[in-house]
Amino acid sequence: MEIHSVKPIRVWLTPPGPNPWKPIFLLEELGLSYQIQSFRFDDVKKEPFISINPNGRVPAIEDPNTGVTLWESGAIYQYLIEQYDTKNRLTYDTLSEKHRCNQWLHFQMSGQGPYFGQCGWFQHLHPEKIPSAIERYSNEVRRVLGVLEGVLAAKPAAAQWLVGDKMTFADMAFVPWNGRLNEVLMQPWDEIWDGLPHVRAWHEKMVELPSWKRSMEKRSRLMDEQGLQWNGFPKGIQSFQEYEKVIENNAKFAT
Ligand SMILES: N[C@@H](CCC(=O)N[C@@H](CS)C(=O)NCC(=O)O)C(=O)O
Repeated sequence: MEIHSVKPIRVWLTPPGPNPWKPIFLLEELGLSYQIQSFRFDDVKKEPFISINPNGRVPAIEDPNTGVTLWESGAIYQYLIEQYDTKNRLTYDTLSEKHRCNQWLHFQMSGQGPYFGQCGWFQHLHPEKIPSAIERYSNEVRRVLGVLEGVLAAKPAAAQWLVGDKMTFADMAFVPWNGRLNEVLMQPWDEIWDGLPHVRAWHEKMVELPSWKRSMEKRSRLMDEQGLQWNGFPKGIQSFQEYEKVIENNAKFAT
């Protein structure tokens, strides 16, 4: 692991969602020094964060080494790789490979993130249950996973990575959302991986990395600090139904 003597990069995040753990995973894997600015999800559209990211979504970074402030996790990935992966450990400098890493990052940002996010929303958080919306987004999640399965299966056994024969930032970008598939699809893991043996092996290789484990330990600690369980429920709440009741009661109390 390369250790860079740089001033800590500040990462603004709210712990529950998957997106903030994308840059943390990369920062850990690159061995970069960083400092987490953790805050509550309810404050994502308020000051001081809204001045950092006018779109009010996490993550965002501030790099005191360069003066760069960035939001959108894909842009943050490209920045960290270009600026700090100087030996191309997690990327390539050859024309085709370099652009194919970017292609997969764009697919993750436009195909995986939004569809998985919308699927989770209609499964759990939307006030009405709309079966056609749940079906559409579940099918899209399955379709995205199917694309990944086909591509990984076609690679030689020793090189089952999206680009070339090593893990790149493009592979890493998929981990946080894939790690939430059981919540997104509301299915047990064995059913989720059914028909996706190559995606499963690829995902499981990455979640075994010390950099991912350290990221998830940090998440647990920060969730705990905010009184939240691993799935985002406040401590003591067992189900979505129970959580919905608490939200309803709090709303009554507030009016
Ligand atoms: N495309 C953005 C998505 C970021 C995003 O949606 N983050 C969620 C947390 S995982 C968020 O901040 N949501 C706030 C909201 O929905 O108001 C990225 O990749 O950075």
